[in-house]
Amino acid sequence: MTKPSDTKATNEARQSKAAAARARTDGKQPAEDLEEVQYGNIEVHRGSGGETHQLSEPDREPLTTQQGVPIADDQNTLTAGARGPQLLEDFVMREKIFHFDHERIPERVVHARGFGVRGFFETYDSLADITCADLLQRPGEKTEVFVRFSTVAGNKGSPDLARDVRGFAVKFYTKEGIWDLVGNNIPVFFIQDAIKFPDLIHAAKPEPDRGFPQAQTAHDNFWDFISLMPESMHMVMWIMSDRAIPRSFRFMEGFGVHTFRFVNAKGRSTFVKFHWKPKLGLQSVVWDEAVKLNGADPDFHRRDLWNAIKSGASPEYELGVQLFDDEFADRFEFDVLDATKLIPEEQIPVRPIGRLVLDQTVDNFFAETEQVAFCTQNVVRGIDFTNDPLLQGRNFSYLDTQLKRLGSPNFMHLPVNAPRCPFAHFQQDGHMAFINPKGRANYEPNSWGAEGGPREDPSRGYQTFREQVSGPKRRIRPESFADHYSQARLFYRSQTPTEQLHMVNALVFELSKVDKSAIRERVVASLINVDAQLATQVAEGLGLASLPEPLPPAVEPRDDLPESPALSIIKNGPTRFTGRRVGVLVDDGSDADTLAAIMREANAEGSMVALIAPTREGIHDSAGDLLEIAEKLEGGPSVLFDAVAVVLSQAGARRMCMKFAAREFVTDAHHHFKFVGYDEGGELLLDAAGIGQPRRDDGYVPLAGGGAAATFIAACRELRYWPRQIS
Ligand code: HDE
Repeated sequence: MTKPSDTKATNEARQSKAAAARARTDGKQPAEDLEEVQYGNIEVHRGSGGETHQLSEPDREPLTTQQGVPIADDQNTLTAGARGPQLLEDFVMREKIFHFDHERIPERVVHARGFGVRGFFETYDSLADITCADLLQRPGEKTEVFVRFSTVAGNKGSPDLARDVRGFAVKFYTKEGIWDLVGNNIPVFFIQDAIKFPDLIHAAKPEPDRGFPQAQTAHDNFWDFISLMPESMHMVMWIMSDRAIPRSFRFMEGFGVHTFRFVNAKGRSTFVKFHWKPKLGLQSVVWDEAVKLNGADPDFHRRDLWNAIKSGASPEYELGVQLFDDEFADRFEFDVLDATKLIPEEQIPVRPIGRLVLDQTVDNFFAETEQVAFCTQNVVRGIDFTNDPLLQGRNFSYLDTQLKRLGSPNFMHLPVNAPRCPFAHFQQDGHMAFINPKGRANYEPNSWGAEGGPREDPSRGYQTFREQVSGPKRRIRPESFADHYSQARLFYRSQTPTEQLHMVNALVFELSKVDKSAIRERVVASLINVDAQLATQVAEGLGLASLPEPLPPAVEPRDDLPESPALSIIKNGPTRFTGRRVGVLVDDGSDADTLAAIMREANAEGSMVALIAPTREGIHDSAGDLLEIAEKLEGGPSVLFDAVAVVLSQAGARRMCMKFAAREFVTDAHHHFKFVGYDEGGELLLDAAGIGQPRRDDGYVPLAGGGAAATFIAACRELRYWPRQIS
């Protein structure tokens, strides 16, 4: 304990403090101004009127001011007398408060909530025939990367499981400069022209008069805008799908969205679309789970990535490319410059060209995750833009936004933004310039010879693809961008019935939060163009008296596009339980053999087991061993886990049956279609929670007899027991 326990000593201490305080207000300095008492390894520093505890570590470097002056007292401001006024001369206090006052920089206007990690990209094969991008020339070449995952609409403190697009931004520090591939986890976008971006984001963000709702699109302004912008309908299908509530960053895809160009050494261009494929497969949570996760652990996604990397389970993704030429672009049903369209993988397969391994957490969140500055304009030789009007607008916005956020054109001097290859130029000065050229020449051409600084190099320098362009200047949307519904329909029809149901539910939920019935109706009128059955189900869910007339589409939606299985999560789910977590509800007396078997099988599968119990200090299993607990029951609801098991002694089960949190643990797991393993004690809890034998479907695996744990873990390889949802 850190406080003197007997009253006499305490009183004496008080009296001596009072005497000291009196002495100081009298202007006399007491002999022992700072008393130090040792309690174990905790030093108690007692000054006038207060005490602080410090862990005693004598060899630690001294705390200093920013000027390097060692600080003697970081607890008390300099005052004239113990109870007298503070002194302006206290540079220690003033410097500390001054710096604190300026700690914040503006959060990103979109993608404010993010999580950054480091890693590397490894090239599979040389792509020299297609691109001269240096990082793609040599098989096995490793390039350092920084990746920032994010949500879009919410502010920095918003919860991770908001229904939203996820950013997937990758900074490649190549030997020929920085390449930023600033993508999302959805391959299309809401709008076709950058000029609509501020409107889109204003409509999605909190409404300006009231400042809410935060991090959600379930409000009038968003759906009002959407109902008037038919081009957004394809992306709306994606955000109403489970893609917008991923299980974690480790289980989601990434996309460059726009069509880019690869350019080879001979100046030949190939169109390219970029894809990131998670090696663990695709997985999302269900909506009710997302809502509860936001309360149970608002940092669920960042914690998941942090824990995975810290435990050595580095997430991996493959970078894939869809390559095509002008001839394909001309015959493709849609315009490849239109960011509201994708090219089905069944039409142009995704060719893997390398792997991304995320194996390091950052040292400092602010320095790296907050200050990292992605710019779509950051391309390297061999990678070029197309005339996608969204991409061209982004090329202005990202650089511009960095100046606002980081406050100086020298933001690339920050370590996270600095190239890893040599760089040399004549750009100079500005706020916080700390990488400064030496020598006399700060212009070119110059005649200073070897001291004259860097020179252009046409052979190694960036060459823009020599595209022919012509045409009158106009403000016009091309005719080829006019089909807004065909791919929305393609997406919806490529989903499994389970996923379609989730989309209907999501639309009903979102629209039920819209107050104005005209907006709700207009969205349904637009949905009819996507799929009449979808629109009918949404209308029914909302209680619309009748189906409205469809909104007149600019182009009649196509009915002949073949389904694309690549668009479904369930069809592309994991084949193993690897990288996922099973939560096991236990109490004193839980069967040691059953628990050991679950742990053995889970470990063999590369998955994790977390024990949840009524106390945090640990429980004793049937063999008397003390087991380490990951979560206390009330803080460890089943939404935190991909599958659950209940292993309880009879006495333990009786205790658990009395607890609401324990009953909710299993009922939530049931309603989230999770696989549930249970032993005899577990069965008692299931019964008490209302999940008796008739309700226990094939997603329930009894943990009795040899091989039962293996059967349970094997069952968990499926994402969820989906038949429970339909039944
Ligand atoms: Fe962004 N976007 N965006 N965006 N975006 C930003 O840049 C913008 C778009 C994306 O982790 C901002 O540095 C415009 C598409 C990601 O730091 C800003 C348009 C895609 C990130 C900006 C788009 C994205 C951003 C805010 C329409 C997917 C987070 C802070 C023309 C391909 C990067 C910043 C990070 C961030 C503008 C559309 C992805 C304001 C004008 C399409 C992943 O510059």
